[in-house]
Amino acid sequence: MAAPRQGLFWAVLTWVLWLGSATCLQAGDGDGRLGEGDRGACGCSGNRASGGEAAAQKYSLEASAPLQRNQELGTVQSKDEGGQMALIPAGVFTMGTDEPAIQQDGEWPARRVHVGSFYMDRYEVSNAEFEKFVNATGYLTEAERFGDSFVFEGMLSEQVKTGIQQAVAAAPWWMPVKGANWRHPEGPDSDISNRIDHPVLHVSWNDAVAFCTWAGKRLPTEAEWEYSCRGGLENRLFPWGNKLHPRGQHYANIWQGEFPASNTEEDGYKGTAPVTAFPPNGYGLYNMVGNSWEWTSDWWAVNHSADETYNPKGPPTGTDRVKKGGSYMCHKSYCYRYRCAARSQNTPDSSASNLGFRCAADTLPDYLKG
Ligand SMILES: *[C@@H]1O[C@H](CO)[C@@H](O)[C@H](O)[C@H]1NC(C)=O
Ligand SMILES: *[C@@H]1O[C@H](CO)[C@@H](O)[C@H](O)[C@H]1NC(C)=O
Ligand SMILES: [Ca+2]
Ligand SMILES: [Ca+2]
Repeated sequence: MAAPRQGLFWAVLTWVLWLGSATCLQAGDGDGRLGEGDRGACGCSGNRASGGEAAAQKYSLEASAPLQRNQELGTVQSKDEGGQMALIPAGVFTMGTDEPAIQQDGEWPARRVHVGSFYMDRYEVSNAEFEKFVNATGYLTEAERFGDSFVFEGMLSEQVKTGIQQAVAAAPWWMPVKGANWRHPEGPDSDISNRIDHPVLHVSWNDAVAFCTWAGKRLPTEAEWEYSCRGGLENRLFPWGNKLHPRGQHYANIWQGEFPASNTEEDGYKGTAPVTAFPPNGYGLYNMVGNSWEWTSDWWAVNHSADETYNPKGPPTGTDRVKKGGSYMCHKSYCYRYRCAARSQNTPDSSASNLGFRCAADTLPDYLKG
């Protein structure tokens, strides 16, 4: 194991021990918390769960005005669904929120951010696309080179679980699994043959950059990601509006049930879903929130100026990279990271069974031109 990953390993363990001692396990975030953020403040009932739900309730009341609701759902249905990338028009939007659900993640303050036009992948990068890249280049991901990756316990067979070292078996839901990588998402006894159209997982930030570069693209900045997540809607919680289930429908692949013990799969998926599942947002983008977390190009910091900015690219240096959107493991009672304003972080060589990416581009690569 390289040093930064060892750091990651110890961060997980320390965090887990801290969590255990803080008696707020249910409020902890199972969704890829492998970084610093959660160890500072507990953020149990105050910030995390009830703060978020109060905000959601407030927003869903606002959103039930008929005009707004039609407008929100209308944008979801009216866009064309063709092409691999969507042109995102230049504009200005409100990034972040003054009502953060997870205070220590630096979701605040709300600030005006101008973004130039760019292209965004409509879908998370799928296993099939990543396989094309690997077939063409022979690329080995960091998880393959290091020999292990983090897997959510709920996805592991008993056989794999019993093979994991004692110290880490104490971790409630993240386990470093030998031989887990994008081809074997739950370890050597698993494969992607029935998930070729699902998001590629176990890809580090470095792997994501390698893929996007090969594809003539780049990672989106956090501002570009959040701007495109919002799909042209101003100050909404989710890509489709403020209600989690408009008209009783599921709009994203998240977690229903009690985390981590029971997943009722009401949205149809226990783990990942095809990258084309669920309705697109107003810009024709799919699964911006939920399904897999998505890397962005920004370094992680939690202090943001309230000043208006133009195409911000994040801090010049850092130790972790920003990821956005939450994953199939996110539930409102403990995570709530499937809002556009939400964010989290990992070291650039981290990988896990709920972390993927999509690419952006300044101009459409030639091979995508009709
Ligand atoms: C990658 O190469 C393998 C072996 O040649 C082939 O079976 C597979 O279809 C290729 N995958 C893609 C996505 O082209
Ligand atoms: C970030 O904000 C905190 C609290 O306001 C402050 O103590 C700290 O110095 C700030 N850090 C940076 C890098 O601006
Ligand atoms: Ca689900
Ligand atoms: Ca996603």
